[in-house]
Amino acid sequence: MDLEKFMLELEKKHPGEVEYLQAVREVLESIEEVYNENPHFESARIIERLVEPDRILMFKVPWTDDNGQVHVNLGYRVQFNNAIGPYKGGLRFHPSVNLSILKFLGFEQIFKNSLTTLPMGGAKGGSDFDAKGKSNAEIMRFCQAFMLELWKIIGPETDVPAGDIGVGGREIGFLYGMYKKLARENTGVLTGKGLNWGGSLVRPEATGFGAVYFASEMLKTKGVDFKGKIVALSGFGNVAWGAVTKATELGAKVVTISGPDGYVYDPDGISGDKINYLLELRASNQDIVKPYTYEFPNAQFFQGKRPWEVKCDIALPCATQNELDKEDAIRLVNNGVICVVEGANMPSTPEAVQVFHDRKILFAPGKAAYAGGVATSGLEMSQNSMKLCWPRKQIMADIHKQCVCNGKEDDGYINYVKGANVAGFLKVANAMLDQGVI
Ligand code: NDP
Ligand code: 2IT
Repeated sequence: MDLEKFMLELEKKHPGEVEYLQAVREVLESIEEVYNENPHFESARIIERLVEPDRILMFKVPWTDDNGQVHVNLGYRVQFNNAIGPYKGGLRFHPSVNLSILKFLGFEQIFKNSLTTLPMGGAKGGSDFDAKGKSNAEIMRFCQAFMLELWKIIGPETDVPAGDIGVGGREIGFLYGMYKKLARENTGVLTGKGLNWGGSLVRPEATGFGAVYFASEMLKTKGVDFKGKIVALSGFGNVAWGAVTKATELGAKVVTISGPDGYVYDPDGISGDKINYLLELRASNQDIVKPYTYEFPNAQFFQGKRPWEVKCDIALPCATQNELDKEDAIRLVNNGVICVVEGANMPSTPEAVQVFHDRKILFAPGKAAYAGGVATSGLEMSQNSMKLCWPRKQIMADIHKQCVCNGKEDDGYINYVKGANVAGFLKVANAMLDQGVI
């Protein structure tokens, strides 16, 4: 594989799809060596087949607000790859959503799902719908209109969506209600459902908890743990909430959360009732974190800034893609960070990742560290088809092991990016080889 030539062709085919091209390049750089060692991959055109989604459904979503005004949003489902199991991946509702972002997320999902050791393919979907300031009834009508199109291509054995940014338990409920009505069946077609109607234990906290478990495994390789450590974290959503909860439980002090408006620094640590307050903040349907400082006046708000300027031992970016750049990475390293674990999809830019690698900082890519969310979804799928309930699991430690096996460098440094990409890729590529050209 000539990586530069390949990327040039791909850029020509998909001009302007910045996030998608970034995600593809990162994976290809990691797997180049193992790909070139195996001529079967090249002759079966595995890379060419892997980088293009199997199909994309795009549709309009017309809906009516509480004042009788009609709105039209765009809806998408990108079914990327189903070599190892049914398409699986979240739905994102956020005004920034476009095809490039959903293709990047769907592509990443292939490898993340492969790492979980469960039989799930990769997909992603969503809409540019902005839930900010919308009433519950408006969110319900939007979800119902969205499902009116989506239901045609999903099913418990074909494609199983879940939540992501802007899609939590409430939205999954509205989406599931409409699916059931249209399909006339009560099946596990979505994950992230309520506990009393087919959901799995710990799904809401699974992603954030999983990222912290993964970080613990990484710290263990250096003989340290979360106790007494200062943690800087971004976001204030589902993942951030889970990560704050677990890191605090393990004895760390989490001092920041963030939103698109800026970040909050709480020198006393975000613990106890303050963690519950994060849920209230989210439920308000407003995308601002500043109100935290009205509730807890010891905390300070930094308008338009990111939390990476705060001195910390561990950094957990849990908000969105490309929210931690090279300058942020240099600042973190100079301030003594020892471990950076992504709790979101691709929050660090490639230049930031390079800084962490050059300085031999413990760094885990999201696709390994937050795979706990989708892994719990996988358990929910099995639970739905077997009509069973699952307890907690040990999957994060297994994913960590796979990264170490495939990412250990000569000097002992563990390149988790390489480890995750190689391990995730090999399983999918071999399944594609076994199943012929389809
Ligand atoms: P939520 O919608 O619950 O929260 C997302 C958070 O990020 C919100 O606080 C959001 O604020 C904030 N945010 C969005 N854009 C920015 C920005 N530019 N700067 C700072 N903060 C921002 O989503 P999740 O917590 O579920 O998702 C967070 C990340 O985790 C995403 O990358 C997602 O793909 C990933 N993820 C989620 C999983 C899940 O199971 N939920 C599983 C695996 C990964 P606002 O909404 O106000 O813009
Ligand atoms: O990015 C992700 O892994 C998710 N948003 C969860 C996907 C899922 O199917 O549970």
